[in-house]
Amino acid sequence: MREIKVVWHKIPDTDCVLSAIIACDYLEKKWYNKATPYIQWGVNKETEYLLRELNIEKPEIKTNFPAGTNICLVDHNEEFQTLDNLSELNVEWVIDHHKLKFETATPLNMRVEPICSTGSILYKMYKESDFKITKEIWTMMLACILSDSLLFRSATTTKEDIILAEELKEITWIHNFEEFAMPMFNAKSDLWNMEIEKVVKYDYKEFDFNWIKAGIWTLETTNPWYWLWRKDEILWALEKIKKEDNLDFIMLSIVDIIWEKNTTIILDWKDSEVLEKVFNIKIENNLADLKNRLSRKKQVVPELTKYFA
Ligand SMILES: [Mn+2]
Repeated sequence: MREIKVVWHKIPDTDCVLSAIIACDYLEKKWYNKATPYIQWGVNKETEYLLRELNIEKPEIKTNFPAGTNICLVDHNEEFQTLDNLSELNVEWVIDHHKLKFETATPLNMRVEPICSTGSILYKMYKESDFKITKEIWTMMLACILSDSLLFRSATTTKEDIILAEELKEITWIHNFEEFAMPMFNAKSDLWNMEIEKVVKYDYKEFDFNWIKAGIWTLETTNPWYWLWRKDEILWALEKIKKEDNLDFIMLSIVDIIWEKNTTIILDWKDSEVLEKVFNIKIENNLADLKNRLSRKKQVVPELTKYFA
């Protein structure tokens, strides 16, 4: 009996969670008797909403597996983003749309494409096969595309994603993307009751820029004004996290999904100086106007990488 565990990265978003569930369906149709999805951390509210709507059970949390377990990595490939004991595991599959930093001892199946979501890649993989697909799976793919592309607003969106979404529109009968995606975005923005530190760390990624340890947070929301209004509390949280996690540079981008604007909160003059140089802007009251740079992956991190190099 061939088994495989499908896992996604440490701080999961909708694309990776749903992609892992879709990948299980795909792998079971292809080569494996059993494929099971696992999370390494709780899911965000957008994903929670979708799982509820689609009637899918939330997968179990697990951060390591017995040595030799067959693994499929979905929506990530870098070691620090994944299972604690990856080097002891047998990675047989990687399905991803991020930059690659990966080495294995044995050959593996790898599908990496520069499109907006892992869901888009999986859709293409199904198209190349003749597997039967349920309406839930089609719908999940569409949700992946709309979530990761912020309804095609993000710079990571490619022409191909739009074509794939249009095809999915016909299959799923979901004809109004706006109507389908808005409750997702609203669910994601519903962080009112959460502690400010957790809010700040909600979508957190750590980067290593040439010995500079940087924490870059993004808060994608339909109500940015609310978080800007709580700026002082956020600054307090940023300061605390910077100390505790030993970071050299931090920033928190409040991304307005509706009006496509990025307002970034900066803690101190040192970090301000960096950002002013990188983006050629003026920072006032700890706020940086990063205009329509909605994508951390495509529009923020590459610029900072260049700067710190
Ligand atoms: Mn993704």
